[in-house]
Amino acid sequence: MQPGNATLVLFLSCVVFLPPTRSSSQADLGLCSQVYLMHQYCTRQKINNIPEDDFVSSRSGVRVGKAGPPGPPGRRGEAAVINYTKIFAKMEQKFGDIKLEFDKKSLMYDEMAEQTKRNQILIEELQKNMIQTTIVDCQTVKPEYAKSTDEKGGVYDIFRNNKRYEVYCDLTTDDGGWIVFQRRQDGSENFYRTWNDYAKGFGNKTGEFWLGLDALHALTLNGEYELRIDLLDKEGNTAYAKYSTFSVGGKSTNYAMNVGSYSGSAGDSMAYHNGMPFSTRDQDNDKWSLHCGDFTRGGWWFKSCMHSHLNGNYNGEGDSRAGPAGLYWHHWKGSGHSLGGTEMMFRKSD
Ligand SMILES: [Ca+2]
Repeated sequence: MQPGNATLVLFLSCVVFLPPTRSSSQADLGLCSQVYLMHQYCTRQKINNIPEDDFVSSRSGVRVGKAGPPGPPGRRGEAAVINYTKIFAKMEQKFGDIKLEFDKKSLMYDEMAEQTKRNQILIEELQKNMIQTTIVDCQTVKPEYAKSTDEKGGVYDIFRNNKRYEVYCDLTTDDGGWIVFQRRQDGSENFYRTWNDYAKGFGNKTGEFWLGLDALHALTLNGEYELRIDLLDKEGNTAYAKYSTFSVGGKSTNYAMNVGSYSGSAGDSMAYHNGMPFSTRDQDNDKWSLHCGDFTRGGWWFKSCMHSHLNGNYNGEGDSRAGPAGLYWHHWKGSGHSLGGTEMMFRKSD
């Protein structure tokens, strides 16, 4: 059957078979119109040769039809079963993830706390170093920076021109503040040493020692310093000598020593050596035709040869041709007596 014929049949069907009471009503015509349009659509779909525009344009009078009857009731589903095991497993997994994250964070926190502690220690060390570098002598040392202490003072680091010097500070004698640069007390240290040893220093700061000519030069270079020498004889008697000024020249002067005016109880046995360079067993800078440092077994500011020599052999050994051997201070004990103890020290006087 041709599409046109089918349309005619359907149309006639609508007209013929509709109940007579409704055939003339507008509602019936509308229904027929819908049937017709449905037929048109189905036909178009079937033969697929009717342009879409024809169909659309012919829908201008379409009205929405009535709702159909309600469908059958839906089938009741099975009761739901909650899988707690699965839920717990998921929760456990979640808690595990949270714990792992927490552990990571805790580890990070511990590491940060450790780093903070290390930084704090570093800052304290830097602060301490900054304060320490402002300590230039035994008059400005602070007890908390002592490396060791005893009843008279202690060992400290002091700083000059960014260089550290370990010194013994006498904080008691004559108002304290003294940098001790020589001590003899028991003969435990060998003072019959070379030029280089006397330049660099040797011995133990809490026992017998020589601070060193390089340090003496550096520490008396700027400013005015006074010198104090304390003497102890073998019987336990003491005496001292003070000089208003004291300085030691550099290596180019062979560490020439200069002292000012004398005061004290031991007598002035240093004036004779004023301005003299230093001599040792292996370097003769004295005015004697022979070698004072070698004969007297110690380094000193010899002339020809000495009125004092506190670096001689503690037990009084030496060649008598150079003068009295041992620890010698001419204006107190004279010859024939090697002292039992000596200390040489200086401090800023201006
Ligand atoms: Ca000589």
